[in-house]
Amino acid sequence: MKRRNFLKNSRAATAGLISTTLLGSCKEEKAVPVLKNENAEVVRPIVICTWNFLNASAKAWEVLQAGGTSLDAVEQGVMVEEDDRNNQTVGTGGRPDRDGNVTLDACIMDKDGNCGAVLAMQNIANPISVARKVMEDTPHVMLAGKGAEQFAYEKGFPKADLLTEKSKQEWLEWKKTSEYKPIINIENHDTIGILAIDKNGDISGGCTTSGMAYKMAGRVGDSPIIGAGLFVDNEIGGATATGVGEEVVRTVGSFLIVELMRQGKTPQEACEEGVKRIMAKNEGRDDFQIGFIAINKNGEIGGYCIQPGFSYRTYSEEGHRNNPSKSFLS
Ligand code: SD4
Repeated sequence: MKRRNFLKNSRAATAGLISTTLLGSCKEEKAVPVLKNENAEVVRPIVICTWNFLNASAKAWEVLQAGGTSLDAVEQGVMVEEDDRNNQTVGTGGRPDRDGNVTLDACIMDKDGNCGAVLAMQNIANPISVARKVMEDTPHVMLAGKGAEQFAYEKGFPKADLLTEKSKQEWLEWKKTSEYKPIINIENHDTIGILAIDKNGDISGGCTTSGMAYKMAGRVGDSPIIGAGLFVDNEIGGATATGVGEEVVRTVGSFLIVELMRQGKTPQEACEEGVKRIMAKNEGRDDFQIGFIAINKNGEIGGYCIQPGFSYRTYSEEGHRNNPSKSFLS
């Protein structure tokens, strides 16, 4: 569908949705200034991220409010979580693989379809920023392992010890049984995928994680894979994922959701279809979690997951809130 038709079809629905569904329960209601982009289309800057990350979404919103780009907003937003030592599935403090090494995955994608990613990178605290450097300063999209780490040093990133005492002690405890079974909404509950629209109406996204706790050395999930953990098409919208990455990769989940929006589905409908595809391939299984969030060009949002317990946070001119997600299973 051409962008103009897409906008026309979804505009009417969006106008109501932003003020009622999305932000209806915000505490602070205030008059919203109408921003327009160069094509005189109404633009409503907004941030949406997986899980209840108030600090990350607030930081991203602060960047947007100061007139920053959606790319700066998503990068600076997720850096807050990467730097939080208490967050055990992102950046510093992330849980290690089964050998005791913290290996980080991240990717970023901008309004022009440029993208960058780092996979299984050690000793660097902000993989999202290294991913951005891969995007901006190299002819490549992905750098992995030692190559990514070396590139980060060349770009001036300091060497960091990512394994906190808490994560180390938990890993030592885990080693006593070495039982590997991701726990729904507990073990893998902190991957942050984030999408933002800036005052020009441009969309960017980012995704960062330490991956599944106690994974095999070298294992990489969906989070740094463009199309799986994150996808943005500035003409249509963006999507990002959290949960068991293998299942998201198998359906190229985030790309699928953006393509479903291109075909006319709302972000909510597209996220629901994405989860249903995964469940159709896993008939009879109900022991894992996936959560998708999506946004379209008009700032209309959606989110859907397999298990109850997933939520996503939104931040916009009308305020901010944590949105409990609808789920496939009850
Ligand atoms: C992965 N998708 O590595 C990530 C894990 C995750 O919240 O989302 N954790 O498979």
